[in-house]
Amino acid sequence: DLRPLHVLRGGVPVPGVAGRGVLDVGLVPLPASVLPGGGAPVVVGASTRLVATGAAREVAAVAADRLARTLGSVPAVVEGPARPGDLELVLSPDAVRALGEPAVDVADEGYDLAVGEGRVVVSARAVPGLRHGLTTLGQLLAAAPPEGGGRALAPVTVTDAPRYPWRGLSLDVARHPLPLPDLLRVVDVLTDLRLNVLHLHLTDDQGWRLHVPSRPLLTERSGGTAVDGDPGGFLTGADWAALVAHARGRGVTVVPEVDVPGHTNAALHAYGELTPDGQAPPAYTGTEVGFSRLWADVPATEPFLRDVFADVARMTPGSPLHIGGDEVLAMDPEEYVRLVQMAAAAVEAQDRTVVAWQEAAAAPLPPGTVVQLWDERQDTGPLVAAAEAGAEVLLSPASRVYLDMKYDADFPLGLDWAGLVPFRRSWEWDPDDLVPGLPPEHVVGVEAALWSETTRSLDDVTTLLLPRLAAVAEVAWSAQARRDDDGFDGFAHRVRVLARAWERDGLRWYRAPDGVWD
Ligand code: TNX
Repeated sequence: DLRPLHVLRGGVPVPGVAGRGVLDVGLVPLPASVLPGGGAPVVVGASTRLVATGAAREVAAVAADRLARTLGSVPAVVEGPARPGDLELVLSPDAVRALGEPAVDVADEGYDLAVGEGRVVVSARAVPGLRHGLTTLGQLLAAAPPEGGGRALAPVTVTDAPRYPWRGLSLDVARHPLPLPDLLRVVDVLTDLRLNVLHLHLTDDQGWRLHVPSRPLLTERSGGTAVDGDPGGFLTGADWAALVAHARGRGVTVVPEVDVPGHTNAALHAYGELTPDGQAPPAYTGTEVGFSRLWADVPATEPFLRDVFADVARMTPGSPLHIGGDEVLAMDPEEYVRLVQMAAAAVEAQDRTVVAWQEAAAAPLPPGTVVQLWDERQDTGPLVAAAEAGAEVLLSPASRVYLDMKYDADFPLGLDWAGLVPFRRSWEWDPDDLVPGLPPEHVVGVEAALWSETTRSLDDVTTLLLPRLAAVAEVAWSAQARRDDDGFDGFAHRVRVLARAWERDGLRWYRAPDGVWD
């Protein structure tokens, strides 16, 4: 049942040596090229070390911890020289040459992984690529047969780079919060799928989840509430710093979202001065949307936006900042545009990239703004116009990648307003076909989303994410031609191997009936 594996380069199919047998080791997302080599397997195990010099050492400590899951012990990090069976990390401008010249915005994330002749070498142009190469190596190791207390890696050459530079998960921690240790585990799940953005929806009607020094009442009065009167909670500045550092060490950018001008009951509840009559509304623990709002002519509004985004920028060095902008049902369009522009100006004042949900495309936006599509039923004309005027588009089509949608009608968790999203449906789409008239070069990436109206724990969250997040990661990373070639069946077989790692790591996941499982 072997099918030829094709490596597509400039439209010319280069035949690989073997098909399903190689892919069966469970590489997800599918790399750009996997070529089996000849010769003896390379045995790695307890005496294996990580060999790294210079900037490559930056990744070694985190990588050593993660590789311990498959090696059985934490490998030592040394400067070299390498011995047979060591894992060598090399920074080199020549990496990923085999792919031709990768696009500038993904070249740093590309890597080569060469196993053979007694050596295991990961090379990349930059640190992010080294990290991804090590993740792929970890997947190969997890699937490699045991030998002499270690594992026998079959000779192979992987050359890889992502399709899109932004591959994310948007996680709602406002409706129901997750404590810091759970968020760190979510980052690790992203790392294993070569995803690189964790977008956190930190504020909504039901709660405010990040302590903001200039407006302490946000968490003091609105940090403790959640949907249905469930326990709330919020992240302190120290929690946030720990999360951002953990993510950074794993190549994940944390993108904080402060959702305005709608979804703001928690803010109004904490600061009554944000309302026209100065009266704070009561806390809200239901799940309706669209009823709360800021006011452009209330004097406290503009300083609120300026100070909050300045604080969040300071706490999240370098990150794009998400201003929300979705589902404002109770406001005339003119005032909506003024408020979006106020929020965008507050982010620009911090010299950061603005990110906003697709409704914000109704407003003139700074060039380089990332506009996030979520609702395919809305008119996408303004989105296409925004892209033509210099915005980038992030794709989160609800009917494909809203992982809070139920897998099937009886699924106990999740919603179904965008339809059911079976495992297969989250994989079987091409970003190029989603928005009529949107030139593909304006698409910056793909982001899954998980809204937390029905999730109360990390187990709930991962049950909805896994296995579908693996599908979204593959849509965002792998070339469409490669995916078409392998098909959903090929993908499902590879994810089956990944599911063993979820078991190993104690992550709750769903045996989706359209998958292939042990
Ligand atoms: C729509 S998507 C929302 C959220 C809900 C979600 C539930 C978007 C930008 N807004 O407020 O939580 O649906 O699926």
